[in-house]
Amino acid sequence: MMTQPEVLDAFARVVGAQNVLTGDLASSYEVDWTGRYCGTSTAVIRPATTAEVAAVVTICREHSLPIVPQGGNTGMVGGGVPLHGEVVLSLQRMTSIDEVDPVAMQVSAQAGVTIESLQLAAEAAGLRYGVDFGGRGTATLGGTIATNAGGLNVLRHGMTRDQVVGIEAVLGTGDIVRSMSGLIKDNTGYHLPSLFVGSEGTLGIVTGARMRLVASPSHRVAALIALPSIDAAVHATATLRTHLEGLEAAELMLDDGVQLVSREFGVLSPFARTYPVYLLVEVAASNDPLDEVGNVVESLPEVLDVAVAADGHRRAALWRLRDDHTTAINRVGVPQKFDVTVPHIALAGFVTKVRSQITALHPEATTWIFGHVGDGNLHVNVTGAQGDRGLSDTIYGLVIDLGGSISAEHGIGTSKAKYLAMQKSSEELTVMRALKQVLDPDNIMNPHVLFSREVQSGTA
Ligand code: FAD
Ligand code: 2HG
Ligand code: ZN
Repeated sequence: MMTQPEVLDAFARVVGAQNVLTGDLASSYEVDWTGRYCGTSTAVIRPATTAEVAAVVTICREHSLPIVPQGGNTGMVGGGVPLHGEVVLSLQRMTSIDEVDPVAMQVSAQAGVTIESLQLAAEAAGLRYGVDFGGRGTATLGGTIATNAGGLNVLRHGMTRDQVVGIEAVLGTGDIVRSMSGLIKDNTGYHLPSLFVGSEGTLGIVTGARMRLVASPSHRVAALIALPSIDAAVHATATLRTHLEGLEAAELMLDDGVQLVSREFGVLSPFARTYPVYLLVEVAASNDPLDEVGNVVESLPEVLDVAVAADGHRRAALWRLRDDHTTAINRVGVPQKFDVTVPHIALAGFVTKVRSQITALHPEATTWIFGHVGDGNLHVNVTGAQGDRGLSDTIYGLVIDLGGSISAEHGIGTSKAKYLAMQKSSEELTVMRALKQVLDPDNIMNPHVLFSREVQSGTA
Protein backbone atom coordinates (compact mmCIF):
# COMPACT_ATOMS: atom_id res chain seq x y z
CA MET A 1 0.00 0.00 0.00
CA MET A 2 1.40 3.42 -0.95
CA THR A 3 1.65 6.31 1.53
CA GLN A 4 -0.25 9.51 0.75
CA PRO A 5 2.83 11.27 -0.74
CA GLU A 6 3.43 8.20 -2.92
CA VAL A 7 -0.18 8.27 -4.15
CA LEU A 8 0.13 11.99 -4.94
CA ASP A 9 3.31 11.18 -6.89
CA ALA A 10 1.43 8.50 -8.80
CA PHE A 11 -1.25 11.08 -9.72
CA ALA A 12 1.47 13.56 -10.71
CA ARG A 13 3.04 11.02 -13.07
CA VAL A 14 -0.34 10.86 -14.89
CA VAL A 15 -1.45 14.51 -14.99
CA GLY A 16 1.72 16.49 -14.13
CA ALA A 17 2.54 17.82 -10.65
CA GLN A 18 0.96 21.21 -11.46
CA ASN A 19 -2.40 19.45 -11.82
CA VAL A 20 -2.34 17.78 -8.42
CA LEU A 21 -3.59 20.46 -6.03
CA THR A 22 -3.50 20.31 -2.24
CA GLY A 23 -3.76 22.80 0.65
CA ASP A 24 -4.76 26.36 -0.27
CA LEU A 25 -4.67 25.56 -3.97
CA ALA A 26 -7.42 23.00 -3.44
CA SER A 27 -9.67 25.15 -1.25
CA SER A 28 -11.91 26.66 -3.93
CA TYR A 29 -12.80 23.11 -5.06
CA GLU A 30 -13.76 22.12 -1.52
CA VAL A 31 -16.72 24.44 -1.00
CA ASP A 32 -19.78 24.98 -3.15
CA TRP A 33 -20.64 28.45 -4.45
CA THR A 34 -23.45 29.03 -1.92
CA GLY A 35 -21.15 28.26 1.01
CA ARG A 36 -23.56 25.57 2.25
CA TYR A 37 -21.33 22.56 1.60
CA CYS A 38 -17.70 22.62 2.66
CA GLY A 39 -15.15 19.84 3.21
CA THR A 40 -11.54 18.89 2.55
CA SER A 41 -10.03 16.72 -0.15
CA THR A 42 -7.16 14.25 -0.36
CA ALA A 43 -6.17 16.24 -3.47
CA VAL A 44 -7.72 17.85 -6.52
CA ILE A 45 -6.64 16.12 -9.74
CA ARG A 46 -7.09 17.89 -13.07
CA PRO A 47 -6.65 15.48 -16.01
CA ALA A 48 -6.70 16.68 -19.62
CA THR A 49 -7.69 13.52 -21.50
CA THR A 50 -9.96 10.52 -21.09
CA ALA A 51 -6.92 8.24 -20.82
CA GLU A 52 -5.65 10.37 -17.91
CA VAL A 53 -9.08 10.18 -16.22
CA ALA A 54 -8.99 6.38 -16.56
CA ALA A 55 -5.46 6.22 -15.12
CA VAL A 56 -6.48 8.40 -12.14
CA VAL A 57 -9.57 6.23 -11.46
CA THR A 58 -7.40 3.11 -11.62
CA ILE A 59 -5.01 4.52 -9.01
CA CYS A 60 -7.96 5.50 -6.80
CA ARG A 61 -9.46 2.04 -7.14
CA GLU A 62 -6.17 0.33 -6.25
CA HIS A 63 -5.90 2.46 -3.10
CA SER A 64 -9.62 2.55 -2.19
CA LEU A 65 -9.75 6.33 -2.56
CA PRO A 66 -13.28 7.62 -3.16
CA ILE A 67 -13.70 10.21 -5.93
CA VAL A 68 -15.95 13.24 -6.29
CA PRO A 69 -16.17 14.30 -9.96
CA GLN A 70 -16.45 18.08 -10.31
CA GLY A 71 -17.38 20.25 -13.27
CA GLY A 72 -18.23 23.92 -12.70
CA ASN A 73 -19.17 23.40 -9.02
CA THR A 74 -22.50 25.18 -9.56
CA GLY A 75 -24.55 22.23 -8.30
CA MET A 76 -27.25 22.87 -5.72
CA VAL A 77 -27.34 19.66 -3.66
CA GLY A 78 -23.84 19.17 -2.27
CA GLY A 79 -22.84 16.45 -4.74
CA GLY A 80 -19.72 18.00 -6.27
CA VAL A 81 -17.60 18.84 -3.22
CA PRO A 82 -15.52 16.49 -1.04
CA LEU A 83 -17.44 16.29 2.24
CA HIS A 84 -15.63 13.13 3.39
CA GLY A 85 -12.01 13.71 2.35
CA GLU A 86 -12.46 12.34 -1.19
CA VAL A 87 -10.22 12.95 -4.21
CA VAL A 88 -11.77 15.67 -6.38
CA LEU A 89 -11.48 14.85 -10.07
CA SER A 90 -11.98 18.16 -11.84
CA LEU A 91 -12.94 18.21 -15.52
CA GLN A 92 -11.94 21.86 -15.80
CA ARG A 93 -9.14 21.25 -18.32
CA MET A 94 -11.24 19.12 -20.68
CA THR A 95 -12.80 21.91 -22.72
CA SER A 96 -12.48 21.10 -26.40
CA ILE A 97 -15.47 21.26 -28.72
CA ASP A 98 -15.49 19.49 -32.08
CA GLU A 99 -16.81 21.14 -35.20
CA VAL A 100 -20.62 21.25 -35.27
CA ASP A 101 -22.12 18.66 -37.62
CA PRO A 102 -24.78 20.79 -39.37
CA VAL A 103 -26.27 17.83 -41.24
CA ALA A 104 -26.90 15.67 -38.18
CA MET A 105 -27.46 18.88 -36.09
CA GLN A 106 -25.13 17.53 -33.40
CA VAL A 107 -21.90 18.45 -31.68
CA SER A 108 -19.38 16.47 -29.65
CA ALA A 109 -17.46 18.05 -26.80
CA GLN A 110 -15.36 17.20 -23.78
CA ALA A 111 -17.19 17.18 -20.46
CA GLY A 112 -15.57 20.31 -19.02
CA VAL A 113 -16.91 22.81 -21.61
CA THR A 114 -19.29 25.34 -20.16
CA ILE A 115 -22.88 25.45 -21.34
CA GLU A 116 -22.25 28.99 -22.60
CA SER A 117 -19.33 27.79 -24.78
CA LEU A 118 -21.53 25.05 -26.18
CA GLN A 119 -24.30 27.57 -26.88
CA LEU A 120 -21.85 29.88 -28.67
CA ALA A 121 -20.48 27.00 -30.79
CA ALA A 122 -24.03 26.06 -31.79
CA GLU A 123 -24.87 29.71 -32.54
CA ALA A 124 -21.81 30.09 -34.77
CA ALA A 125 -23.20 27.23 -36.87
CA GLY A 126 -26.67 28.88 -37.06
CA LEU A 127 -28.12 26.43 -34.52
CA ARG A 128 -28.97 26.43 -30.85
CA TYR A 129 -28.29 24.23 -27.82
CA GLY A 130 -31.67 23.45 -26.23
CA VAL A 131 -30.65 23.84 -22.57
CA ASP A 132 -30.19 27.22 -20.90
CA PHE A 133 -30.15 28.54 -17.33
CA GLY A 134 -28.57 31.25 -15.16
CA GLY A 135 -25.45 29.16 -14.35
CA ARG A 136 -24.57 28.81 -18.07
CA GLY A 137 -21.23 30.64 -17.77
CA THR A 138 -19.77 28.15 -15.26
CA ALA A 139 -21.83 24.92 -15.32
CA THR A 140 -20.29 22.25 -17.54
CA LEU A 141 -21.62 19.78 -20.06
CA GLY A 142 -20.55 16.84 -17.84
CA GLY A 143 -22.12 18.36 -14.73
CA THR A 144 -25.40 19.07 -16.50
CA ILE A 145 -25.50 15.52 -17.85
CA ALA A 146 -24.69 14.12 -14.40
CA THR A 147 -27.56 16.12 -12.85
CA ASN A 148 -29.88 16.04 -15.88
CA ALA A 149 -30.18 19.82 -15.66
CA GLY A 150 -33.44 21.40 -16.73
CA GLY A 151 -33.56 25.17 -16.85
CA LEU A 152 -35.56 27.69 -18.82
CA ASN A 153 -36.48 25.91 -22.05
CA VAL A 154 -37.62 22.49 -20.87
CA LEU A 155 -41.19 23.01 -22.06
CA ARG A 156 -39.86 23.45 -25.61
CA HIS A 157 -36.75 21.24 -25.84
CA GLY A 158 -36.86 18.92 -22.82
CA MET A 159 -34.25 18.30 -20.12
CA THR A 160 -30.55 17.59 -20.71
CA ARG A 161 -31.55 13.92 -21.07
CA ASP A 162 -33.38 14.82 -24.28
CA GLN A 163 -30.28 16.39 -25.83
CA VAL A 164 -27.83 13.52 -25.18
CA VAL A 165 -27.18 11.31 -28.21
CA GLY A 166 -23.82 9.89 -27.15
CA ILE A 167 -21.52 9.58 -24.17
CA GLU A 168 -17.95 8.68 -23.36
CA ALA A 169 -17.35 7.78 -19.71
CA VAL A 170 -14.81 6.20 -17.40
CA LEU A 171 -16.50 3.70 -15.09
CA GLY A 172 -15.64 3.10 -11.44
CA THR A 173 -13.68 0.08 -12.70
CA GLY A 174 -11.36 2.37 -14.71
CA ASP A 175 -12.79 1.01 -18.00
CA ILE A 176 -13.73 3.46 -20.74
CA VAL A 177 -17.12 3.11 -22.46
CA ARG A 178 -17.70 5.08 -25.63
CA SER A 179 -20.99 5.38 -27.48
CA MET A 180 -20.60 8.48 -29.63
CA SER A 181 -21.96 7.50 -33.05
CA GLY A 182 -24.82 9.97 -32.69
CA LEU A 183 -27.22 7.59 -34.44
CA ILE A 184 -30.73 8.61 -33.45
CA LYS A 185 -32.08 5.25 -34.54
CA ASP A 186 -30.01 2.45 -33.05
CA ASN A 187 -32.07 -0.18 -31.27
CA THR A 188 -29.25 -2.52 -30.38
CA GLY A 189 -29.91 -3.17 -26.73
CA TYR A 190 -29.55 -0.99 -23.64
CA HIS A 191 -28.91 2.70 -24.34
CA LEU A 192 -25.81 3.14 -22.21
CA PRO A 193 -25.57 6.95 -22.64
CA SER A 194 -28.96 7.31 -20.89
CA LEU A 195 -27.59 5.53 -17.84
CA PHE A 196 -25.20 8.36 -17.08
CA VAL A 197 -27.85 11.07 -17.29
CA GLY A 198 -28.83 11.91 -13.72
CA SER A 199 -26.24 9.50 -12.28
CA GLU A 200 -24.56 12.37 -10.35
CA GLY A 201 -21.06 10.90 -10.64
CA THR A 202 -22.03 7.66 -8.88
CA LEU A 203 -21.42 5.29 -11.82
CA GLY A 204 -18.45 6.88 -13.52
CA ILE A 205 -17.02 10.08 -14.92
CA VAL A 206 -18.51 11.54 -18.07
CA THR A 207 -15.52 12.64 -20.15
CA GLY A 208 -17.30 13.63 -23.37
CA ALA A 209 -20.70 13.71 -24.99
CA ARG A 210 -22.45 14.15 -28.30
CA MET A 211 -25.40 16.50 -28.08
CA ARG A 212 -28.44 17.23 -30.21
CA LEU A 213 -28.80 20.82 -31.46
CA VAL A 214 -32.03 22.52 -32.48
CA ALA A 215 -33.04 25.14 -35.05
CA SER A 216 -32.53 28.77 -34.11
CA PRO A 217 -35.52 30.84 -35.23
CA SER A 218 -34.61 34.40 -36.26
CA HIS A 219 -37.24 36.26 -34.19
CA ARG A 220 -37.65 36.32 -30.43
CA VAL A 221 -40.18 38.12 -28.29
CA ALA A 222 -40.26 38.17 -24.48
CA ALA A 223 -43.23 39.36 -22.43
CA LEU A 224 -43.50 40.08 -18.74
CA ILE A 225 -47.11 39.60 -17.72
CA ALA A 226 -48.35 40.91 -14.37
CA LEU A 227 -51.11 38.83 -12.76
CA PRO A 228 -53.08 38.80 -9.51
CA SER A 229 -52.35 35.21 -8.43
CA ILE A 230 -50.34 32.04 -9.00
CA ASP A 231 -53.50 30.31 -10.15
CA ALA A 232 -53.89 32.96 -12.86
CA ALA A 233 -50.26 32.35 -13.90
CA VAL A 234 -50.82 28.58 -14.15
CA HIS A 235 -53.90 29.04 -16.33
CA ALA A 236 -52.26 31.76 -18.45
CA THR A 237 -49.33 29.38 -19.08
CA ALA A 238 -51.70 26.65 -20.26
CA THR A 239 -53.37 29.07 -22.72
CA LEU A 240 -50.02 30.37 -23.99
CA ARG A 241 -48.74 26.80 -24.49
CA THR A 242 -51.88 25.89 -26.42
CA HIS A 243 -51.84 28.90 -28.75
CA LEU A 244 -48.17 29.81 -29.21
CA GLU A 245 -46.32 27.07 -31.01
CA GLY A 246 -42.97 28.76 -30.49
CA LEU A 247 -43.31 29.20 -26.70
CA GLU A 248 -39.86 28.46 -25.25
CA ALA A 249 -40.15 29.57 -21.63
CA ALA A 250 -42.78 30.31 -18.99
CA GLU A 251 -41.22 31.43 -15.72
CA LEU A 252 -42.92 32.43 -12.49
CA MET A 253 -41.72 35.23 -10.21
CA LEU A 254 -43.37 36.83 -7.19
CA ASP A 255 -43.33 40.44 -6.08
CA ASP A 256 -40.83 39.95 -3.22
CA GLY A 257 -38.29 38.18 -5.48
CA VAL A 258 -38.50 40.83 -8.22
CA GLN A 259 -38.12 43.59 -5.66
CA LEU A 260 -35.10 41.82 -4.17
CA VAL A 261 -33.36 41.52 -7.57
CA SER A 262 -34.09 45.21 -8.27
CA ARG A 263 -32.71 46.20 -4.88
CA GLU A 264 -29.58 44.00 -5.00
CA PHE A 265 -28.56 44.53 -8.61
CA GLY A 266 -30.34 47.70 -9.69
CA VAL A 267 -32.29 45.80 -12.36
CA LEU A 268 -35.50 47.75 -12.82
CA SER A 269 -38.94 46.28 -13.42
CA PRO A 270 -40.55 47.80 -16.54
CA PHE A 271 -43.67 48.66 -14.53
CA ALA A 272 -44.29 51.84 -12.58
CA ARG A 273 -45.90 49.87 -9.74
CA THR A 274 -45.59 46.40 -8.24
CA TYR A 275 -47.90 43.40 -8.83
CA PRO A 276 -48.36 40.16 -6.86
CA VAL A 277 -47.24 37.70 -9.57
CA TYR A 278 -45.22 37.88 -12.80
CA LEU A 279 -45.06 35.45 -15.68
CA LEU A 280 -42.04 35.86 -17.96
CA VAL A 281 -42.50 34.17 -21.32
CA GLU A 282 -40.40 33.95 -24.46
CA VAL A 283 -41.50 32.97 -27.94
CA ALA A 284 -39.16 32.14 -30.85
CA ALA A 285 -40.33 31.88 -34.46
CA SER A 286 -39.06 32.26 -38.00
CA ASN A 287 -41.71 34.93 -38.71
CA ASP A 288 -42.01 37.85 -36.31
CA PRO A 289 -44.37 36.57 -33.56
CA LEU A 290 -44.96 40.03 -31.99
CA ASP A 291 -48.60 40.40 -33.13
CA GLU A 292 -49.42 36.77 -32.33
CA VAL A 293 -48.00 37.13 -28.81
CA GLY A 294 -49.91 40.41 -28.35
CA ASN A 295 -53.19 38.79 -29.44
CA VAL A 296 -52.85 35.76 -27.18
CA VAL A 297 -51.79 37.86 -24.17
CA GLU A 298 -54.76 40.17 -24.80
CA SER A 299 -57.09 37.17 -24.71
CA LEU A 300 -55.88 36.15 -21.23
CA PRO A 301 -58.26 36.97 -18.38
CA GLU A 302 -56.91 38.77 -15.30
CA VAL A 303 -53.85 40.40 -16.93
CA LEU A 304 -52.97 43.49 -14.87
CA ASP A 305 -50.12 44.81 -17.03
CA VAL A 306 -47.73 43.63 -19.71
CA ALA A 307 -44.30 44.65 -21.02
CA VAL A 308 -43.19 43.24 -24.36
CA ALA A 309 -39.57 43.21 -25.56
CA ALA A 310 -38.49 42.26 -29.07
CA ASP A 311 -34.93 43.56 -29.25
CA GLY A 312 -32.06 41.69 -27.59
CA HIS A 313 -31.23 44.44 -25.12
CA ARG A 314 -34.74 44.81 -23.70
CA ARG A 315 -35.26 41.07 -23.62
CA ALA A 316 -32.03 40.65 -21.66
CA ALA A 317 -33.22 43.28 -19.16
CA LEU A 318 -36.43 41.30 -18.54
CA TRP A 319 -34.47 38.05 -18.20
CA ARG A 320 -32.11 39.53 -15.62
CA LEU A 321 -35.10 39.90 -13.29
CA ARG A 322 -35.45 36.11 -13.44
CA ASP A 323 -31.83 34.92 -13.84
CA ASP A 324 -30.60 36.96 -10.87
CA HIS A 325 -33.02 35.49 -8.31
CA THR A 326 -30.53 32.84 -7.15
CA THR A 327 -27.61 35.21 -6.59
CA ALA A 328 -29.83 37.90 -5.03
CA ILE A 329 -31.22 35.40 -2.49
CA ASN A 330 -27.68 34.29 -1.62
CA ARG A 331 -26.91 37.88 -0.68
CA VAL A 332 -29.68 37.79 1.93
CA GLY A 333 -28.15 34.72 3.58
CA VAL A 334 -27.14 31.12 2.88
CA PRO A 335 -30.47 29.61 1.79
CA GLN A 336 -31.99 26.20 2.32
CA LYS A 337 -33.14 25.15 -1.13
CA PHE A 338 -36.07 22.96 -2.10
CA ASP A 339 -36.35 22.21 -5.82
CA VAL A 340 -39.67 20.45 -6.26
CA THR A 341 -42.30 19.57 -8.84
CA VAL A 342 -45.98 19.27 -8.17
CA PRO A 343 -48.76 18.68 -10.70
CA HIS A 344 -49.68 22.01 -12.38
CA ILE A 345 -53.16 22.02 -10.95
CA ALA A 346 -51.76 21.76 -7.40
CA LEU A 347 -49.16 24.57 -7.73
CA ALA A 348 -51.16 27.46 -6.25
CA GLY A 349 -52.39 25.38 -3.28
CA PHE A 350 -48.84 24.13 -2.69
CA VAL A 351 -47.49 27.68 -2.44
CA THR A 352 -50.10 28.70 0.14
CA LYS A 353 -49.56 25.56 2.22
CA VAL A 354 -45.78 25.51 2.04
CA ARG A 355 -45.55 29.15 3.09
CA SER A 356 -47.76 28.64 6.13
CA GLN A 357 -45.96 25.43 7.14
CA ILE A 358 -42.54 27.08 6.88
CA THR A 359 -43.73 30.04 8.95
CA ALA A 360 -45.19 27.71 11.59
CA LEU A 361 -41.87 25.86 11.90
CA HIS A 362 -39.55 28.85 11.49
CA PRO A 363 -41.28 32.16 12.23
CA GLU A 364 -37.83 33.81 11.94
CA ALA A 365 -37.36 32.71 8.29
CA THR A 366 -38.14 34.33 4.94
CA THR A 367 -39.49 32.21 2.08
CA TRP A 368 -38.71 32.99 -1.57
CA ILE A 369 -40.57 31.16 -4.32
CA PHE A 370 -39.97 31.25 -8.07
CA GLY A 371 -39.53 28.73 -10.85
CA HIS A 372 -40.40 27.07 -14.09
CA VAL A 373 -44.19 27.19 -13.97
CA GLY A 374 -44.49 25.57 -17.40
CA ASP A 375 -42.88 22.44 -15.91
CA GLY A 376 -44.70 22.54 -12.57
CA ASN A 377 -41.27 23.14 -10.99
CA LEU A 378 -40.95 25.57 -8.11
CA HIS A 379 -37.80 26.66 -6.26
CA VAL A 380 -38.56 27.24 -2.59
CA ASN A 381 -35.65 29.04 -0.91
CA VAL A 382 -35.68 29.66 2.83
CA THR A 383 -33.32 32.21 4.37
CA GLY A 384 -32.80 33.00 8.03
CA ALA A 385 -34.06 29.65 9.38
CA GLN A 386 -32.17 28.30 12.39
CA GLY A 387 -31.36 24.75 11.22
CA ASP A 388 -33.73 22.34 9.50
CA ARG A 389 -36.04 21.57 12.47
CA GLY A 390 -38.54 19.58 10.41
CA LEU A 391 -38.38 21.80 7.32
CA SER A 392 -37.26 19.12 4.84
CA ASP A 393 -39.60 16.44 6.21
CA THR A 394 -42.55 18.83 6.05
CA ILE A 395 -41.88 20.20 2.57
CA TYR A 396 -41.05 16.83 1.02
CA GLY A 397 -44.03 15.24 2.78
CA LEU A 398 -46.33 17.86 1.25
CA VAL A 399 -44.78 17.35 -2.19
CA ILE A 400 -45.19 13.57 -2.05
CA ASP A 401 -48.80 13.91 -0.83
CA LEU A 402 -49.52 16.04 -3.89
CA GLY A 403 -47.97 13.47 -6.25
CA GLY A 404 -44.85 15.54 -6.94
CA SER A 405 -41.08 15.01 -6.86
CA ILE A 406 -38.57 16.01 -4.17
CA SER A 407 -36.03 16.83 -6.89
CA ALA A 408 -37.27 18.42 -10.08
CA GLU A 409 -33.97 19.29 -11.75
CA HIS A 410 -31.05 19.72 -9.29
CA GLY A 411 -30.64 16.06 -8.34
CA ILE A 412 -30.33 14.30 -4.99
CA GLY A 413 -26.65 14.91 -4.16
CA THR A 414 -25.73 14.45 -0.52
CA SER A 415 -28.40 16.82 0.79
CA LYS A 416 -31.44 14.77 -0.26
CA ALA A 417 -29.91 11.27 -0.09
CA LYS A 418 -31.77 10.34 3.07
CA TYR A 419 -35.09 11.33 1.48
CA LEU A 420 -34.66 9.28 -1.70
CA ALA A 421 -36.64 6.37 -0.27
CA MET A 422 -39.66 8.71 0.05
CA GLN A 423 -39.71 8.89 -3.73
CA LYS A 424 -38.41 5.57 -5.02
CA SER A 425 -39.88 2.13 -4.31
CA SER A 426 -37.66 -0.54 -2.76
CA GLU A 427 -37.74 -2.40 -6.11
CA GLU A 428 -36.44 0.70 -7.91
CA LEU A 429 -33.74 1.20 -5.29
CA THR A 430 -32.69 -2.45 -5.64
CA VAL A 431 -32.21 -2.01 -9.40
CA MET A 432 -30.29 1.25 -8.86
CA ARG A 433 -27.99 -0.41 -6.30
CA ALA A 434 -27.42 -3.37 -8.64
CA LEU A 435 -26.42 -1.07 -11.51
CA LYS A 436 -23.99 0.77 -9.28
CA GLN A 437 -22.50 -2.49 -8.06
CA VAL A 438 -21.66 -3.53 -11.64
CA LEU A 439 -20.25 -0.21 -12.85
CA ASP A 440 -18.57 0.77 -9.60
CA PRO A 441 -17.90 -2.50 -7.73
CA ASP A 442 -15.69 -0.92 -5.06
CA ASN A 443 -18.06 2.00 -4.42
CA ILE A 444 -15.43 4.66 -5.08
CA MET A 445 -17.59 6.89 -7.30
CA ASN A 446 -19.22 9.64 -5.22
CA PRO A 447 -20.15 7.14 -2.47
CA HIS A 448 -22.10 9.65 -0.35
CA VAL A 449 -24.26 10.93 -3.20
CA LEU A 450 -27.71 9.62 -4.12
CA PHE A 451 -27.62 6.63 -1.74
CA SER A 452 -27.55 7.31 1.99
CA ARG A 453 -26.01 4.57 4.15
CA GLU A 454 -29.46 3.02 4.77
CA VAL A 455 -30.44 3.18 1.11
CA GLN A 456 -27.06 1.72 0.14
CA SER A 457 -27.48 -1.30 2.38
CA GLY A 458 -31.09 -1.85 1.40
CA THR A 459 -32.49 -1.19 4.88
CA ALA A 460 -34.32 2.03 3.94
P1 FAD B 1 -20.96 20.31 -10.47
O1 FAD B 1 -21.66 21.24 -9.56
O2 FAD B 1 -19.50 20.37 -10.52
O3 FAD B 1 -21.41 18.82 -10.12
C1 FAD B 1 -22.77 18.48 -10.00
C2 FAD B 1 -22.88 16.95 -9.83
O4 FAD B 1 -22.47 16.30 -11.03
C3 FAD B 1 -22.00 16.38 -8.74
O5 FAD B 1 -22.63 15.26 -8.17
C4 FAD B 1 -20.74 15.95 -9.47
O6 FAD B 1 -20.04 14.93 -8.82
C5 FAD B 1 -21.31 15.47 -10.79
N1 FAD B 1 -20.43 15.68 -11.94
C6 FAD B 1 -19.91 16.85 -12.39
N2 FAD B 1 -19.22 16.66 -13.52
C7 FAD B 1 -19.29 15.33 -13.78
C8 FAD B 1 -18.76 14.50 -14.81
N3 FAD B 1 -18.05 15.00 -15.81
N4 FAD B 1 -19.03 13.17 -14.76
C9 FAD B 1 -19.76 12.64 -13.76
N5 FAD B 1 -20.28 13.38 -12.76
C10 FAD B 1 -20.05 14.70 -12.78
N6 FAD B 1 -29.85 23.69 -12.62
C11 FAD B 1 -30.96 23.37 -13.32
O7 FAD B 1 -31.22 22.19 -13.52
N7 FAD B 1 -31.80 24.35 -13.79
C12 FAD B 1 -31.57 25.66 -13.60
O8 FAD B 1 -32.36 26.49 -14.01
C13 FAD B 1 -30.39 26.03 -12.90
N8 FAD B 1 -30.09 27.34 -12.71
C14 FAD B 1 -28.94 27.68 -12.03
C15 FAD B 1 -28.65 29.03 -11.89
C16 FAD B 1 -27.50 29.41 -11.22
C17 FAD B 1 -27.19 30.87 -11.09
C18 FAD B 1 -26.63 28.42 -10.70
C19 FAD B 1 -25.38 28.80 -9.98
C20 FAD B 1 -26.93 27.08 -10.83
C21 FAD B 1 -28.09 26.69 -11.50
N9 FAD B 1 -28.45 25.34 -11.67
C22 FAD B 1 -29.55 24.99 -12.39
C23 FAD B 1 -27.69 24.27 -10.99
C24 FAD B 1 -26.43 23.76 -11.70
O9 FAD B 1 -25.93 24.68 -12.59
C25 FAD B 1 -26.65 22.44 -12.33
O10 FAD B 1 -26.88 21.46 -11.36
C26 FAD B 1 -25.48 21.96 -13.23
O11 FAD B 1 -25.98 20.87 -13.93
C27 FAD B 1 -24.21 21.56 -12.50
O12 FAD B 1 -23.12 21.58 -13.43
P2 FAD B 1 -21.63 21.69 -12.89
O13 FAD B 1 -20.73 21.49 -14.04
O14 FAD B 1 -21.44 22.94 -12.13
O15 FAD B 1 -21.55 20.43 -11.95
C1 2HG C 1 -33.14 28.50 -11.34
O1 2HG C 1 -34.15 28.07 -11.89
C2 2HG C 1 -32.19 27.52 -10.72
O2 2HG C 1 -32.84 29.69 -11.36
C3 2HG C 1 -31.78 27.87 -9.32
O3 2HG C 1 -32.65 26.22 -10.83
C4 2HG C 1 -32.88 27.73 -8.31
O4 2HG C 1 -31.66 29.00 -6.72
C5 2HG C 1 -32.52 28.17 -6.89
O5 2HG C 1 -33.18 27.67 -5.97
ZN1 ZN D 1 -34.46 26.06 -11.92
